[in-house]
Amino acid sequence: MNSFNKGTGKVEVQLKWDPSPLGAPDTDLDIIAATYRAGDIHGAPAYLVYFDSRSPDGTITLNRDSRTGKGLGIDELMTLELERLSDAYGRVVVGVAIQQHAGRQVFGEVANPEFRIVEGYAELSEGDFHEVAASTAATIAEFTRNGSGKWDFREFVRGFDADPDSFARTMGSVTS
Ligand SMILES: [Ca+2]
Repeated sequence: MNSFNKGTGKVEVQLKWDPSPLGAPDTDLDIIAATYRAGDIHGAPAYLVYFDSRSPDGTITLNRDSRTGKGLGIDELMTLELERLSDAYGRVVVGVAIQQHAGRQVFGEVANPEFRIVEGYAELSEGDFHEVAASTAATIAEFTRNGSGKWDFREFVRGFDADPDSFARTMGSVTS
């Protein structure tokens, strides 16, 4: 699979996982997007989008949020309309964090976590978090605006050992 696509436009990030066994605390995964200013693409995020935070211009939307993984199909869904994103922004990083409600929980302890990133009918990437099994959060994708103003997509699977708040602040500081 090609992990580098030129001219990415409207992208959907899909996430699913299975609920915890009966009696065990709920498993809550969250998709988080961090947007960076064009002049400072590895600096502090300009803004974050997640379950209770929206993008100021509505170009990045969390369409579906799950706290348990219950239900069929996609549990959590985010849409990124990159072609509508202001020139003020030059980079968007998308990640997934596990809420640490009931003590430390890593991807290896989540039942069947899977992500898929699509643009229309084209799949940009998919994965099951096995490379980051010992992590509590991970980036999955990076979109960077190139010299011609188009967005380049790159698979960007990196594990973090952080709660969702600190992950959201630091997820874009990794550059390779
Ligand atoms: Ca969630």
